[in-house]
Amino acid sequence: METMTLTQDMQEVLNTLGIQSVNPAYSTGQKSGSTDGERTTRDIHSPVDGSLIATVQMASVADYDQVIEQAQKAFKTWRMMPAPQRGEIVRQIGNRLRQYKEPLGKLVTYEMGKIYQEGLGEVQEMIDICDFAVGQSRQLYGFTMHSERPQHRMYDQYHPLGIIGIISAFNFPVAVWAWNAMLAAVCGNVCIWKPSEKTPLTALACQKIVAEVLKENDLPEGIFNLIIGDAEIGSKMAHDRRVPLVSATGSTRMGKKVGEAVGARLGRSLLELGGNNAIIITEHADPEMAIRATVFGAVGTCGQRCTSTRRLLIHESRYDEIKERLLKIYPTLSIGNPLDEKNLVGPLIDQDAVNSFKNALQKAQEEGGKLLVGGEVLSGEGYEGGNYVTPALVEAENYYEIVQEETFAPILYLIKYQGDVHDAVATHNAVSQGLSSAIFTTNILEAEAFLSQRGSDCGIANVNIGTSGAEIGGAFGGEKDTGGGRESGSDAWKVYMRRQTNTINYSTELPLAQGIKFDI
Ligand code: UN1
Repeated sequence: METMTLTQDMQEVLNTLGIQSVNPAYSTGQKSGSTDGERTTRDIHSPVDGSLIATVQMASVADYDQVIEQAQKAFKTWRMMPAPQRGEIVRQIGNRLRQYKEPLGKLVTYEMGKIYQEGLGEVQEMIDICDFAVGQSRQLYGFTMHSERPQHRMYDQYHPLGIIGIISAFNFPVAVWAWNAMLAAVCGNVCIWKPSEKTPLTALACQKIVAEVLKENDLPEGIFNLIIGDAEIGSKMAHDRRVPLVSATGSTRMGKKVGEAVGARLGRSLLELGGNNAIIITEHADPEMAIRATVFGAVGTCGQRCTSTRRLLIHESRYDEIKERLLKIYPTLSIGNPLDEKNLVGPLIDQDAVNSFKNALQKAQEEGGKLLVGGEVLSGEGYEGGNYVTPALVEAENYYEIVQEETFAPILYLIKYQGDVHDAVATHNAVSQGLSSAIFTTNILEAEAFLSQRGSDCGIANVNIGTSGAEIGGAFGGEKDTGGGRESGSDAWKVYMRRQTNTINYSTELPLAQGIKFDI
């Protein structure tokens, strides 16, 4: 595919998705005129070329309260609809996303900077979770129990919680919202989505798509709400008792604040926070597979996935070979405009990210690490206005302070280990985060040791697959500083519901449990 003429092509994309140059602060179907004066605006520049894509109004606190009220109202209608009918609405949303897959994928790429293939993949992830949620809408199962009392019946059932707050991050500007929103919706909840301030336009585009479907079905728009605002809005949501569950994706620092605020009011939080993901390459690994997975994991999305591969733990017997292979590949990676399909590495999100990249590399070297390749900031032809860097390989030790941190940039630390798989696992687990992990080995004993109860301590543990690129069908999330939440597949739906145990007496006696006698 040839390079696209950004201005024309992107203008068309924006038109197709209904994005104007100035966009409202929030969209619930009713725009508020009364609070306009209090709103600030924010310019959204593309990390690809620095162009101004659009200006959005940031919601005020008054806007927030209005959105809550609309959501509360919509909940009353939505919760009464049978779950499979709610699934039908989500099915239509999934179909509409299929229809808009390409323009939406392009906007994800242009606003966030991931390559177009990954932009499309992100939209596909939304479509996949819609399909999953449609099926789930007919499977909100509870257990039935046998009562200890005669002619009594017991079962548990699940009811919706109410308003679900969704705080999402810039790196997956739409997919992670969809994981939460689509499941929450089939469960009978309404949502309020606060996207990253860095990527509000893809959120607006999704909101418009969803609003279209709701309108066609004569349903209130307040079922899916969007609020574009700064950290103050996120904090309001975390403290707000009217929001029984807050799902937050982002840094551990942010997640701790949200978790504390929600915990203090005994609400529920679902946290998907930082990762410091490693691949272990054992002496029995297939090097070809290990290398391909490592490169995708480390440089894909320019190292800005929660699941990006940040540490490579290599058995000493394979170290030189793996290092050499990587050193051959890294200089050949095509870096540049992510809309041009020949490029595999796009830009970082903004200048702050470029600075953290540079600072991390400097720190790593100060601590004794050796920069093997990459680490430059690119400028000049093809890179004007964008935040392009060359992915870096650094020889390091796991205990370095900087290696212990998550730097949202394409830096891969090569760490040599000695001993057996248990030694590798010990180093692997010696970080505070616990999201994703992988081992490359053709030895079943090593693979099973890695997956065992004394193996990887992460929420995701893969064998002969990299750390990133999980399917939606599994529960997604991690332990320790990653926050403990699980989103997306498996039985993650349960977090969006409250469980009720029902016991029904169909006898004419009133026996008490535990055989207690209490005759009056
Ligand atoms: C994230 O980075 O927050 O597993 C989500 C993956 C993607 C989702 C990442 N499916 O890499």
